[in-house]
Amino acid sequence: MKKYEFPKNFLWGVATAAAQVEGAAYEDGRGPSIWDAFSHIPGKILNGDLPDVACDQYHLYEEDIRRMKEMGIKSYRFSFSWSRILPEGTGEINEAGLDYYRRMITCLRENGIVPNATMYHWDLPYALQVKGGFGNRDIIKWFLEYAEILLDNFGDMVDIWATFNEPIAVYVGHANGFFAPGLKDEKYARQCIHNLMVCHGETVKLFRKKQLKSAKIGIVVDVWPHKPAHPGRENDEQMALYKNEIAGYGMFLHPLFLGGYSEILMKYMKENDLMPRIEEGDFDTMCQKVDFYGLNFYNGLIDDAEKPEKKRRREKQGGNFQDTREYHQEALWDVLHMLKEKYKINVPIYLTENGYCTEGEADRETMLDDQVRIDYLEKILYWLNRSIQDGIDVRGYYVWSLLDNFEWSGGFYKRFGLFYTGYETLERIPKKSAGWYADVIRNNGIETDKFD
Ligand code: IFM
Repeated sequence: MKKYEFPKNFLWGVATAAAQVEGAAYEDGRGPSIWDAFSHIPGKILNGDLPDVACDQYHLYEEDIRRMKEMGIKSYRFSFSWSRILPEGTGEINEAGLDYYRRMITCLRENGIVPNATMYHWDLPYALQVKGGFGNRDIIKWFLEYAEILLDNFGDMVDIWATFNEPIAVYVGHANGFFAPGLKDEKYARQCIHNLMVCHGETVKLFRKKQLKSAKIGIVVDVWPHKPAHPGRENDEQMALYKNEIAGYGMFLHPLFLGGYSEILMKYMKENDLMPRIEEGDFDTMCQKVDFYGLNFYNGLIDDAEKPEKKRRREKQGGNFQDTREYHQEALWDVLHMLKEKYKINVPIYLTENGYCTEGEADRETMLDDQVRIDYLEKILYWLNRSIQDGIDVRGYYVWSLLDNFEWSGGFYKRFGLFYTGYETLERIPKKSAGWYADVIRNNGIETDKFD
């Protein structure tokens, strides 16, 4: 069998986010986030699921860390809940919140697991949304206050810091209402994204001032590359261009790595009266040099503009995942090369999220026997390995997710975990993929005859 080996010290990890796993939404002084508010609005979350308890990792983190250790996981990617630390978003600090993260990070370190922390993974304190949230330029001041608390308390305990995870979610939450806070105002959404990108840049500057010994800082942007179903057919080409450059990764990667918004995005915003308020120096701030780039990759998408809109919408129903049930893992290779060639990214890359979703109506035994997930992940690792052989500097890979969790608008119905979560009992049961991933880590790669 052919062996696809990864570089020495490759960081094999798993990822989660606070709002999706912690639960304890109303305990120990935590304030509500926009997702707490949004999920309580009837009809917003599939089956009316609520994140109040989720996987209860707030109480069960030691167990989860023990499981990671048993699997040989080298790094855990998690996020901080802003409103657990600052219940009102600014001002008074909730010491119990800080204490939780201190215990959790210490436990990771004691078990030899590298902490990889995201400052913001979609859960803005509700108190700040009331003041306009990301659309209010004061968000820069609010975010820096929060970031400074994180860096002063955990700066040296966390090796890898990301300012934001998938900023597109902030756009979605303001432009089309599928996500919290549930607004439908594209102009406001564009302003939110602009302000968010300035928050990112200012936080990188703050991070540099702190002169932390070995910690690194970057940002995580998901890339869902779109290709026309019929190359050369005008409306497919336009659709793919729109989804890549105007409502997709181009919104972020251009200002982060090339400076400013792309010409096509500027033209679109001007023509449609969607220009955000841009202040002098904003573009320089946004493209601060980062130490790494975090890529979240799940699939490549093929755009067929002639497919009825209704069908396209149905395929998308129920959350943040799959437009389609076709998998294009080879698109990962394209994306990694695009990052280098088009966006000139020359810092180390981590594949900070990748995973496979099964649907909740299957019985438990079927869910535990998740060969489909293994097949999907294996193919991803093959394309990742090929990209690394081509010289792309990828330092680590994180499976989304350690365990089934609250999949935003898709509720608990969508399951991404290597571990099955029983939401009634809070038990975690390893799926077949958990054993498979432990082997991958042990062998530092995969062995298979399926490819080439
Ligand atoms: O669950 C999400 C995560 O919060 C962000 N990236 C995609 C995952 C799967 O949809």
